[in-house]
Amino acid sequence: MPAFSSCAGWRRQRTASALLLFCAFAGAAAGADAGAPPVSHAIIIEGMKYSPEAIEVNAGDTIAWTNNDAFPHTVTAENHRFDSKEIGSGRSWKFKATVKGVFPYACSFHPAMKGTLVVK
Ligand SMILES: [Cu+2]
Repeated sequence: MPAFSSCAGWRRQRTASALLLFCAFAGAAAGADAGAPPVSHAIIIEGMKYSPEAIEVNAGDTIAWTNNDAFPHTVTAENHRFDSKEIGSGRSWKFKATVKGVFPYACSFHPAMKGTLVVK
């Protein structure tokens, strides 16, 4: 979304108030929440750990877990809001966070592996 990112740039500069107003309108029209464009976050699974273990994202963001271990893992929410199923060695799984809340998750194969996803 090039138009939107240029709006974000203008907003950072905090110069022309007319432009700010325009950008606020454009953001609302595009259904943007709080004006932050969606971003992607990366979590590495290595040594039986999620790294980082806890992550905070905005609703609409995407999180990608990549398994660097030689054996499979899962990313399974305690409340089953999401479940990657098996992520093989060297594979990734992406999840778009749309529901706000705190989501503790674990690996179904190794329940001692725990992480927390916070969606704001
Ligand atoms: Cu595991």
